[in-house]
Amino acid sequence: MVRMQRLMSATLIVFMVFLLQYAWGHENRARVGVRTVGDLEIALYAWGAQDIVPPKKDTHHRPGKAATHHLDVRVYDLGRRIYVPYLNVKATITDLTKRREFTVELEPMIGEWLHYGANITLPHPGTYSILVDIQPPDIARFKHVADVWNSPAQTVFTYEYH
Ligand SMILES: [Cu+2]
Repeated sequence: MVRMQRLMSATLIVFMVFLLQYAWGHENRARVGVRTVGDLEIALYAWGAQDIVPPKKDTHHRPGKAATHHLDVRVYDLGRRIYVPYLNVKATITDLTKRREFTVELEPMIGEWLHYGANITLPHPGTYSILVDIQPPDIARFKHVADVWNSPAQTVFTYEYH
């Protein structure tokens, strides 16, 4: 009986480790890069296009042309240990093969973490540069925290679309 229980817990542990590695690997493959700017850790992820539930106030939301990717920017305050809300985030994507660029607004989104994201269409496999531009929240604040999250941040990532 005891041997049976040991075998079962051993099996369970192996299974859990397998699951964790799978989740970790999935997450890692999607991560384009991480940069630290001041107190902010800025991470860019590129997933396949995602099904998105739009906000209720977005009355003229229409399905765009078929997207190839979902960009996901997470902005984490290393000192306060939270994902920063209410930022204004944009991504400028440059196709380094054809030297063409476009800019998209990354909307606040609920996912595994609060992040800023958009479905986008990349025209062909190749190398892209992605400039992430982060502007401070435009909301009221107390005077004594006038400097908190009040510096714009920009950082560039390189993305290989295979
Ligand atoms: Cu997203």
